[in-house]
Amino acid sequence: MRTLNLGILAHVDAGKTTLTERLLFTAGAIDRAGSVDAGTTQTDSLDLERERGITIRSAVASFLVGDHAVNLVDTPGHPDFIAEVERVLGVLDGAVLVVSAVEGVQPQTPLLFRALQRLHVPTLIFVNKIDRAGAEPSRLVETMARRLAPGMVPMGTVHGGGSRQATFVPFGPDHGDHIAGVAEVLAEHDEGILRAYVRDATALSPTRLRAQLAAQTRRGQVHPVYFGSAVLGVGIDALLGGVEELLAGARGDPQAPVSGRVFKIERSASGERVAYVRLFEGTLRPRQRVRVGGDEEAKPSSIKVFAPAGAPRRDVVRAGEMAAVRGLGTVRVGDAIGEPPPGQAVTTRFPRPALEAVVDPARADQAGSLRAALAQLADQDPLIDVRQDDHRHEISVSLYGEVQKEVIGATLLRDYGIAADFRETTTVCIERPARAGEAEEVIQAETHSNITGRSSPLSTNPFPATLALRIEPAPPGSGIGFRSDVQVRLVPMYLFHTVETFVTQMETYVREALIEGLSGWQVTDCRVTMTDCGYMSPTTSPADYRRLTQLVLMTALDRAGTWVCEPLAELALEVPSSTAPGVLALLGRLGGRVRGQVSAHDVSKVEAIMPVSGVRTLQSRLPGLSMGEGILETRPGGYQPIGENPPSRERSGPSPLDRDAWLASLTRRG
Ligand SMILES: Nc1nc2c(ncn2[C@@H]2O[C@H](COP(=O)(O)OP(=O)(O)OP(=O)(O)O)[C@@H](O)[C@H]2O)c(=O)[nH]1
Ligand SMILES: [Mg+2]
Repeated sequence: MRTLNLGILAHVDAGKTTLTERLLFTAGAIDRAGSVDAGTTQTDSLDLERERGITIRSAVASFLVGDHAVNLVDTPGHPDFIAEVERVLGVLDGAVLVVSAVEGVQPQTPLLFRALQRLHVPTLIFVNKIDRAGAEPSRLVETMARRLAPGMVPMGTVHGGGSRQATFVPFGPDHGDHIAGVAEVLAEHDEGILRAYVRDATALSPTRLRAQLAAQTRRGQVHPVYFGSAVLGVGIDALLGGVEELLAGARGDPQAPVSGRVFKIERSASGERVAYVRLFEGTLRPRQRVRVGGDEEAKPSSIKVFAPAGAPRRDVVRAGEMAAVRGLGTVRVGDAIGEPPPGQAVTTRFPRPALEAVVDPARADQAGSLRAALAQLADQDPLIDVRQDDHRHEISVSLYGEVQKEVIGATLLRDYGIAADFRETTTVCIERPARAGEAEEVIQAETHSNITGRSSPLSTNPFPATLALRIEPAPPGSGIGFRSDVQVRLVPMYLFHTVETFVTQMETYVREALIEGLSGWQVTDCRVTMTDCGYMSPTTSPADYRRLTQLVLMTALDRAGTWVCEPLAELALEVPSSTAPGVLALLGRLGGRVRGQVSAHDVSKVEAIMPVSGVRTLQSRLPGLSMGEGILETRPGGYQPIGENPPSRERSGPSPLDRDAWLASLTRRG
C-alpha cells in the first residue's frame, strides 16, 4: 500500500474543513460527517477553531481509498496564517485546491496555486458550494484557465446549480465532449496526442487519454476540475476517484538514511513537544538516535504513525509516511530530521511579518508568565517573534495581521490564563547601512605579557580582547553576510578549538548585535568582515568577544550611517472599470505607485506597490469604493528607504554608542 500525503488548500471559508470531513466520511473513516458551524469536525479541533469556525492550525486525518492510505492535511485559509500553509507545502505529494462556485477565484487562490506549482505538487481543483444561490460553476473554468493556468480539465457537468438539488454528473470515459475537451488540453504537452487529435479526435482511445491525463496531472501540467457541495456531500465520490486514479503516492526508500521534515509542533497536555514529521527516506524507530535540525541529536521517545482508522497502531515510521513524534528535544517547525531533504527548506522563504504590537498583561504580576507563554508560542511558530524591552519592561510580538493578533490574545487567555491587551499595531521597518564603516577596539597592554595581536597602552577598551570590524551595504534582500579576514594565529584556540567554531560564534554575535541598529530596527542587507582580533590567554572569555562585537559593530555602523526602510506590499487589484479612478486616487494618497493597468470587459486590473502601513486602509475602503466587487491580493514587496523623518524604535536597552550607560547596564545584568 502506498501513502499519499494530500493537502487541502483554499482562500478562507471556501470549504476546506467541510470537504475534509466529507472525504473522511465518504471513505468510511468516520461514521458521520461533522460540521464547521456546529464545531464538530475532525480537523478544526482547537476550541478556538470550533468557536470561530475558522481553521488556525493545519491538521492531519487519514483514510483509505483503493490501495492508497491518504493523509489529508487540512490547512487554514486566512492570510494571517499563510505561514502555517507554506510549511505544509513542502511535505505534500498532491493537493486539492478548493474554489467556491460563488466567490470564484479569490485573492489567496492564485497565491496558493502558484506556490503549489513552484514546488511541483500535482493539484486537482474542487469547485465547492454549487448548491448556493449565485453559483456559476461553468464560467469559473474559463476564469481559472485565465487566472491560474490554462490546463484546466472539467471532469463532469453540474445540473441544477445554485439550488439544494444541485448534482454533479461525472463524464464517462467515452463521453464525446470529454474526449474532445481532454484531448485538446493534453495535446498542448504531448506531440502524439496532438497528431492524433488533428487527424481525428474521435478516434482517440479513452484509455490512452486517461493514462495521459494521469501522467500530465502528476507532472503538474494539467488540473482536473471536479464540482460539488461539501455540505451536501455532492461530487465527493468523483473527487475521491480522481485522487485514487490521477495522483501518485509517495516514493522513498525505507532502507536509505533517515531524511524528514517537521511541519508542525503541538504541545501535549503535559506540555511536551509533539513534532509532526513527514519522512521522505529511511525508517525511524523509537529510541533510534537521529539528528534534529542539522546538529543536535535526539532519540524519539514515542512515535505514532498516521494511518487510516482501524489499522493497527504502529510506532515505526517509514519513507513516505507521516508521524507524530515525541522526545525530539527542542525541535522546531521546519527542522530536518536526519539528512536534510533536498530542496525542501520551508521556513527560509517566508517574508518576515511586517507588523508588530506591544502586549501588556492585564495583571502586572503576570508579566513573567506572559513572557514565558509567548516564548512557548514562538516555539510552535518560528514566525512569531517576541521582543523584550528590558528598559521599558515591554514585550512586543511580530504579526501578519489583526486576526492573528486576536488568536494570540485568545490563546494566552485560554491556555495560559493570562489576560493580555495589545496596543495599536505598528509597521516594522529595517535599517540598511548607507555606506561602508569601520571600527576597532585594541586590547590594553597593562602589565600582561601573554597578549596575542596588537595592544595599546592608551586604549579605553573595557574588554580584554581586540576586535576590528567593517560593515558595508549588500544588495537588497541578501540579508546579513559575515566573513573573517584574520590570521589563524590570532584565533583564541583555547576558547574555540577550531577556526570554524570561532568564525561561526563570531557570526552569531554579529547577528545578535545587528538586531537593533542606529534607529532601533533590525539591520540587514549588509556584509560584515572581521579584519583583526586578538586575545590575552587565559583571561579573554567568549563573553568579551560578544560584548566587544556589540561595541565595535555599533561604532562602525554609526560611521556608515543607516537608511531606515519601510516594508512594501505588491498589490494586484481587480475592480469594475467605472470605479477604478476612485480606487487609484486612494492608492495614490496612501503612497502607492501603479506599475501597470489593463482594462477589458469592464474590469480593470491594476498592479501596484505601496507601503504596508496603508494596506489596511485600502482593504477597509475597497468594498465601498468598488461597489463591493474589488479584489485585492497583496504579497510582500521588499523595502524602501524613508527619506524624511524616518521613524525610530525604542531600544531594548542603552546603545553601546552611549558607552557609560551601556557598560553600567552590563554590570547590572552581570
Ligand atoms: N452552501 C454551502 N456552504 C458550504 C459548503 N461547504 C462549506 N460551506 C460553509 O462555508 C463555511 C466555511 O466552511 P469551512 O469548511 O470552515 O471553510 P474553510 O475553507 O475550512 O475555512 P478556513 O479554514 O477558515 O479557511 C461554513 O459555514 C460551511 O458550512 C457547501 O458546499 N455549500
Ligand atoms: Mg478550515
